[in-house]
Amino acid sequence: MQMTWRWYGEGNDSITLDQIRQIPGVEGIVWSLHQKAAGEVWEMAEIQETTDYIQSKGFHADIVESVNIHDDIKLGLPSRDHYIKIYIDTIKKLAKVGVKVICYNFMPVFDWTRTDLYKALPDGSNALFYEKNAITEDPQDMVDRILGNSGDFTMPGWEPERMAKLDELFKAYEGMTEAQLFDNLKYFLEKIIPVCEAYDVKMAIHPDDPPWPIFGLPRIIRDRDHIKTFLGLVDSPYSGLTLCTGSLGPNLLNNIPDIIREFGDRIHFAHIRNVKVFENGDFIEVSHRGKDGNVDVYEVLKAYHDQGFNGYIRPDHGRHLWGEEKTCRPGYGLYDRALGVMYMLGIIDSLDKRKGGN
Ligand code: DNO
Repeated sequence: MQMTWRWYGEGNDSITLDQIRQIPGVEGIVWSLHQKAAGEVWEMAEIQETTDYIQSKGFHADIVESVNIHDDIKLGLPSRDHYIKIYIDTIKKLAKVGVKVICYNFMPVFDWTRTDLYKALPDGSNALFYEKNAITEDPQDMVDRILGNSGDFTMPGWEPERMAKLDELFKAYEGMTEAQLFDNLKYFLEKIIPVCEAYDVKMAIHPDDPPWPIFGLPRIIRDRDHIKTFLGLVDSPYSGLTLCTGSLGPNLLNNIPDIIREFGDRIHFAHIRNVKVFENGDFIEVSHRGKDGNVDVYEVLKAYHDQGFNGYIRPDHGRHLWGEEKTCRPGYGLYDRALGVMYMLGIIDSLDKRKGGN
């Protein structure tokens, strides 16, 4: 397993690459051109400049999270072919600098959704929280809460320009079924996966977060059966998964270690995040330690380890500790993610030793 760290780029993150190097065991930087809107052309010079910089600091730049998918592709509009062409062009450019995995999602309108960005935990830290009853009929409420509380940080998936067209977007998705969304995803994959195979770049879809439909929008990557359907759309190792424990975790019926054992050869990127699920279905993000929430992180890592998983892994969201909530991107607490790295490496090291490795 190759430990990585998500970094939002020079001037767009509250930590530098030199500082990230102080966290033991981090080999690669998960990056993106965060200024790019979905469907925009990624210029070779910008890609090269970013990866050169990451590599100059001793990290690999093998993973991009994300190259976002334009809504016209998800909607299956005639204009999708134009955006797919741009996407293919980006895949080819990323291959030139040695990118191996592209993480993306196929969630309509929103990426992850929460009702509170800074919910207090009993230990005095705070974290992202999802309260079922706080989801109103009006999605604008949610947008206002997120964008109104994220300070100066950009929030991938919540781009103000896109959110300004919320009504239009909702109208466009009106009546869309899961089957139609799957069809649109299949159309997209059928066009891009042959290119990925030729250029050796693996696609890794991120599950829907939370793992259920919201505001009447279909969400199709949320449990074992949906994942199985997804993997059958284009049956190639190049069409794989970003297996996110924190996205699947709020549905307690999701047995994540089993999902890893069943689909391990199609998992290219592991996101490790822990959530505590309350009896009424609300959930809050907690430390990576298994005992603190409902994701048994030890069993998750063991499932990867048992099958010799050699893919990329990263601590996902972290709580905001020691008053850092005003200085870090919501959900991306620096201290807690660093603690998460060490917790995971502790487990991985001990699994290695038991197996007789080093
Ligand atoms: C949340 C992230 C997601 C992820 C996208 C991938 O913090 O894990 O926003 O990057 O869904 O496209």
